[in-house]
Amino acid sequence: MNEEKKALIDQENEKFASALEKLKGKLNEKNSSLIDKKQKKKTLSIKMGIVGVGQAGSRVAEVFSKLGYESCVINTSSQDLEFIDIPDNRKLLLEGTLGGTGKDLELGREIFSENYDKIQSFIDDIVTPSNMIYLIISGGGGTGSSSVETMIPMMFETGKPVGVIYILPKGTEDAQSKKNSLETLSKLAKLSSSNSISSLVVVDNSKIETIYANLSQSKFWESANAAIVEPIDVFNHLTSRPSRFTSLDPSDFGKIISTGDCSVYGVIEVDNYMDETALAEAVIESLNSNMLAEGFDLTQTRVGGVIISGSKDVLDRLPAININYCFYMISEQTKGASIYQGIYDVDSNTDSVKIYTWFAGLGLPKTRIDALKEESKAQVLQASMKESDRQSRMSISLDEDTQSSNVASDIHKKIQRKNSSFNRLQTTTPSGNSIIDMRRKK
Ligand SMILES: Nc1nc2c(ncn2[C@@H]2O[C@H](COP(=O)(O)OP(=O)(O)OP(=O)(O)O)[C@@H](O)[C@H]2O)c(=O)[nH]1
Ligand SMILES: [Mg+2]
Repeated sequence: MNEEKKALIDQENEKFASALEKLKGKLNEKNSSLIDKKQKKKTLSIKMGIVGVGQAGSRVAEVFSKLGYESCVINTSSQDLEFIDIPDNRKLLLEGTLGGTGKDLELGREIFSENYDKIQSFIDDIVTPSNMIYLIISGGGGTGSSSVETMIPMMFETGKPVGVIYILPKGTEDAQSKKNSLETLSKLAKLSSSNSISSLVVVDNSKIETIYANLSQSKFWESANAAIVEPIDVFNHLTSRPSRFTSLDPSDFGKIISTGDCSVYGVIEVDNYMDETALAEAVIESLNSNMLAEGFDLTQTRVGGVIISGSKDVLDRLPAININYCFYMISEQTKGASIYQGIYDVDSNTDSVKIYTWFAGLGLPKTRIDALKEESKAQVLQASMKESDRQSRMSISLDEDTQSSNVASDIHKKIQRKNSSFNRLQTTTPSGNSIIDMRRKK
């Protein structure tokens, strides 16, 4: 074989090898997306349909959607809808504002009630395949907050149990956000008392802020929203699985999420799980610091759930006494509420145990509400002081001296003007007429 032919064959071989590599890459991509899809098809105890309204609601709904939940979003702002990564036919834009409501609850209420039929047929795709429907809204804005009077009765009418995930504002937000969130919480509490809402889950951005204190602003919402969704998904998924240890049945989970009134949940991770009292201590700590909202009196808990999860290896080594202490502490802290327990092994490489807790049937978070009232009152006061300062900053008080001196200086100016060359030019021409007069004569 001559040199030229050999070089040609080598060249062809190289091309073939690189094409093969590309093909392998594509196959791998396809396989991993198939694995993703399989993971998304995980089992769930309760088919939850998710309706996110407003920006915060839509973002949390997006996280649910990525985990495979039937989800849709509604907003009055087209820009905000654009950024939500869910299919376009699952997005509904309600027109009638410049984009958003600017935290104006009245404006929002009008838009929602005017669009009742449109919204009802839009959410039908989510409602039909679900056992329960969740509305997700923040209290601080206008769109999500103002939607409750339309959305809750509409969802209740479907005959499916209605859950609400309600997000309270961060500590640093303005008085209007705090006022809106209180007004809406009081409406939700009434709807809950009349059993239109089966489960009112309260999550509090000001609390999440303390848990994720070190995160950058850009990562904060992402982590906050994952923290809001994860416990619900874990309860919903793990309770659908059998357990080699202790299982929390789907119907037990059903009881937890249909107990009525307020719910709060959280998760804590424990590394030193082999210490006899480590889980129990973590739970006491978690009830105070790791729940996603505060101000609740947990002794009011009527029904609760606790799931302990870890890798198979970790759970095999975990002494039963450590788990028993943990459950005992929870029972004590909730004053003998019915607490359903589950222990599940999960795919995990971390050498730790996670404890998920969910407390239901609680009254309103009284101390948090009182704090919100105080903060919004103080800020309203500041805002009204600024308003009156503004009036005084934009007006000049004219005392008598200034006024008379102004009158005097006006007269002086008039005299000066009369004597000015321009004035003379205007009033005196060689013919004795003013320029203006001459023009008029023409
Ligand atoms: N947890 C969480 N809270 C958010 C997010 N985005 C905004 N918020 C909170 O939501 C409140 C603002 O409400 P939005 O949901 O933006 O308002 P909206 O419902 O779109 O209403 P308008 O824009 O006023 O018409 C504030 O209290 C924010 O702290 C988010 O992605 N996650
Ligand atoms: Mg908005």
